[in-house]
Amino acid sequence: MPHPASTPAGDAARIVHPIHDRSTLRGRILHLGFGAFARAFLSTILDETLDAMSADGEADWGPDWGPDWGMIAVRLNSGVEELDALEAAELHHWVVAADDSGMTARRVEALAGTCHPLRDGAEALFARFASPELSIVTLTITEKGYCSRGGRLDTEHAGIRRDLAAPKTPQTAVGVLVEGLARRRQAGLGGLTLLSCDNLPENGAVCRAVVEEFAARRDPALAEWIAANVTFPCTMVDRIVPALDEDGRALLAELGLGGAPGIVCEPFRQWVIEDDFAAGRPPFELAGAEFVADVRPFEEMKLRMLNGSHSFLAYLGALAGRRTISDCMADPLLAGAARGLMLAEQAPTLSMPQGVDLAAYAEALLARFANSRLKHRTTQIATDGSQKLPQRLLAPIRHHLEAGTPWPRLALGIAGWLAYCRGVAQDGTPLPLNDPLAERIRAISQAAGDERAYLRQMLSLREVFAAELAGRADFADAIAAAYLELREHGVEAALARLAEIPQESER
Ligand code: CS2
Repeated sequence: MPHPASTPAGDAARIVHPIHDRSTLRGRILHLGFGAFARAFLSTILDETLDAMSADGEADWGPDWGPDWGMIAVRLNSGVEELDALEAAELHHWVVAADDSGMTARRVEALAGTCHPLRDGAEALFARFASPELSIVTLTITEKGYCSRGGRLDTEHAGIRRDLAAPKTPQTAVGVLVEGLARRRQAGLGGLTLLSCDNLPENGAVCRAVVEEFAARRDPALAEWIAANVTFPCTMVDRIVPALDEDGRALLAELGLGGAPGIVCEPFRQWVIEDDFAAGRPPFELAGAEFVADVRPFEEMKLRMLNGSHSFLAYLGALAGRRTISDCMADPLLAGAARGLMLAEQAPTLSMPQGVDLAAYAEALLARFANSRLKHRTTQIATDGSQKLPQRLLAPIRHHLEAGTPWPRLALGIAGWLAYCRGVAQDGTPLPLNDPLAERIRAISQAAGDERAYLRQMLSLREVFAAELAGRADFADAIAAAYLELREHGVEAALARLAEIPQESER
């Protein structure tokens, strides 16, 4: 049934209902990792695309390409209850885009089903791959979901070893993708697009590398079929979507939306995609997506300027007792350091296409970080640091080492992670360490006799610090100095010292 497009609900929030006909949706997109980000970003953009297609009665989408692009929401490990809640709500959810100037709540109706191998059986999931309806598999499985090392399949990874030994009952996302593609090939169907939407540099290329390498170890003919039939476009995705916690739930309840699945996020979003789809795609550009030939500069810009500053604020902010990113931005020292990091140490490492104004981008990011309606926990962003540091902070450090330019804020960011991994904030509050390397990091921290021994051991974590980088004296000395200063004098003193450096003289 069509809904009114927009119903004002007092001053609290503008409420938007979709206009497309959800009864025609088919399972054309399979999304692995349907969590907070997929709700607020991919399914919302899809919903708006479907609306734009439906609103254009004149357009000819071709016989097979109507506004019927439904998404199947998949989780592989946890999340059964969340998918059950979506089913109970007849596959709709609310997305509240909130900032200090207002709120819009959109009812999203882009889902055509849900699937969880632990609830429905693995065969139900593989049947989706072997369906002629399927065109695209989208992924938000986080950095660690790719089981990669240096951009290639990590064949030492316990989950990968397990799945290679029993490839028909896989547990990793990589194993599931390869078995799904094997089923599709067996069914005599055509290719697919695998669209990585995770915060990794060249995410499509990493996805291709791990899938093809896993397939080659299983069956070279399957790897050849994948190489010939499956595409892996790179994408840059951007929307700040904190995990739903009691703050988000309270806001949803305040808006009268507490009874249905929902998520709170910022209004901003950006999606830059390489246009290389093997089996068609929805016209996402109708909902603002940008299609470009080369996504790399945009990925690097976002990973270093946004995510790099996020990690910097997360570690230093959490150590200094700041709960959220907007709390960090209310602290002039932290906010000033984030601005300095972006302008003096991240922007100079980027080569952007003409017309991209990095100073304006930095100011817009700082305003987004200051959004006080988002309660984005520093400890949430602090998770999986071992997976995030290389592309966010270490890649730009390499650039400065080559160029001979200073990088004091990047050094403090790494020092912040090293101090965070000690497990306590400055006021003695315990800090949660959620990381694939958590066990090893805790063991290093407990066994280390003194700070220098701890540093030595941490810099020998090869998953984070490549041998050739950790072995450079200029790198190791700068990190040691920043870490020792942080441990001895605290976050405020370290930031105050940075604030003294005139930014212009660094260029
Ligand atoms: C954050 C990202 O948790 C994190 O590591 O930096 O999730 C960030 O909010 C998004 O990439 C924004 O697009």
